Order: sequence, then C-alpha cells, then structure tokens
Amino acid sequence: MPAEQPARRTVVVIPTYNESLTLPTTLARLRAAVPAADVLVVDDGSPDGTGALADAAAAADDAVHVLHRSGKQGLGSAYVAGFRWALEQGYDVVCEMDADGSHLPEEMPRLLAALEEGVDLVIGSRWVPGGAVQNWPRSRQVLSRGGNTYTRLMLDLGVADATAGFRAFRAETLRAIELGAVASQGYCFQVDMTMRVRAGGGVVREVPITFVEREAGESKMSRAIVSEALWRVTVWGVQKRGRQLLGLIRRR
Ligand SMILES: Nc1nc2c(ncn2[C@@H]2O[C@H](COP(=O)(O)OP(=O)(O)OP(=O)(O)O)[C@@H](O)[C@H]2O)c(=O)[nH]1
Ligand SMILES: [Mg+2]
Repeated sequence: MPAEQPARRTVVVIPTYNESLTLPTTLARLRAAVPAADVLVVDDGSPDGTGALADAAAAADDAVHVLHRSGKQGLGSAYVAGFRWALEQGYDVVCEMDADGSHLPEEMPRLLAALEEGVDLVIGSRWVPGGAVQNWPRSRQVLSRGGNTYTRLMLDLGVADATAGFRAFRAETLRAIELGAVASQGYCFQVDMTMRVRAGGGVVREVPITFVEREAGESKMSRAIVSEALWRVTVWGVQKRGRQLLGLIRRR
C-alpha cells in the first residue's frame, strides 16, 4: 500500500473592505465547502464594521483568523500581509478569494485538486473553455477580456485570465517570491504575481470557474485601479521586449 500523504494545511486569504453584507455568507459557505481549510480575513478598518463581523466569526470558529490593518491600503498590500502571515504560520497551500460572492466557495475544492505535484499556482479562470461570468455588465466583460488580451500581448504569460483573484498557491511558490518587492495594488497585483511565478519557472494551471457579479455591497473598482494596471503592464512589457532585444544583440 502506498504511504498515506500527510494532509496539506490550507488557508484561504480573503481581503475585505466594507463587505459586511457579503462576508458572513461567504465565510459560512467556504467553511462548509472546504471544512479542512482555515480562513484569514484581512480587513482594512472597514467603516461598515466588517472587521467586527470577522472577529465574531473567529470567536465562534477556531479555523477563522483575522488580520486588522488601519485604513484602506489596497488589495495588493492586503494580500502581501495575508501571505506573510500564512507563511509564518507554516501553511502548505495559500489561496485567494474575494469576499463579495463573485468566487463561489463551492468551486474551491476543484482549485485545490488541480494543485497537484508539479503545479505551483492554480488560477480559477473566467476565460478558458468552460469558464463563465454571470450577471456581469457588458462593460466589465469588455474590460476584463480587453485587459487580459493586452496582458497576453505585452507579457505572454500563457494564461487566459491573468487578473483573476480566485487562486491557490503552493507555499513554496510564495516563499520564492520577494513579497516586499510587489508594489502593485489593484487588479495588476494578480498579473504581477503570475509574472513572478512564471519568471521563477513556476507551472501555472487554469481551471474554469463561474464568476458571479456581487449581489450586495459596493465595488472597489476605480479608474485609478484600471490605469495602474495599464501603465504597469505596459512598463513590464517594454522591459521584457528590451531584455529580448538585448539577448538577440548579444547572441550575434
Ligand atoms: N483589505 C482590503 N481589501 C480590499 C481592498 N480593496 C478591495 N478589497 C477586497 O478585495 C475583494 C475584491 O474587491 P471588489 O470590490 O469585489 O473588486 P472587484 O471584484 O474587482 O470589483 P467588482 O467586480 O465590482 O466586485 C473584495 O473582497 C474587497 O472587499 C483594500 O484596499 N483592502
Ligand atoms: Mg468583486
């Protein structure tokens, strides 16, 4: 009989800012869907009391943890803080998920199952065959598809949904990344992390998911987040082409 694999310790990091209407349901569904996984809520002092709701959930359930930060500091830095905490605690697998119900907790087991030996990062993807979006306005679909097409042209990461925030990382993959150097704050945090995993030779696998528009609470999407993604991806793309050109010249 093959030796039994030791169970992987898994944590799901959920960043929150004003998600009091959605977090309790998301937490309950996640705990039911993946009972073996712990949860870390990273709340940025939400004025609507999301942090207190997270504390109440943590008091009632040992698997739920909360990191409180003072004031809205951005999605990217919330994830970096959550990842650091997770690595310090010695988890083997670290996942990302939104609080607003867009990422179905019931699909998390499929992401975890796809993180097989040899896979470093699993992305729950809207834009691979079998992936879908529900109730998303046409404008958001166009933005997401357009952003991903531009990212593919500039960076060629071999990924259809580089901005997706529904993910599972192997802890070693995160350990190999210099998290302090990650400056991206909005959507492009996801592109940034994908690029760093690929640059380190990591294997990325996409699994199709159904992304559902939030039913309550407000989006934190802003013009600033879109323009940050646009300029950073452009700078990375130009740098990449520059390196390729230098390589060509040196070879001659
Ligand atoms: N801690 C923290 N969480 C944040 C911050 N900005 C966004 N979030 C959370 O990150 C997740 C994604 O943010 P959303 O507002 O849903 O952004 P989005 O999914 O791109 O936009 P929608 O499609 O409109 O929902 C949610 O759980 C937010 O509460 C932030 O500055 N700090
Ligand atoms: Mg959302």
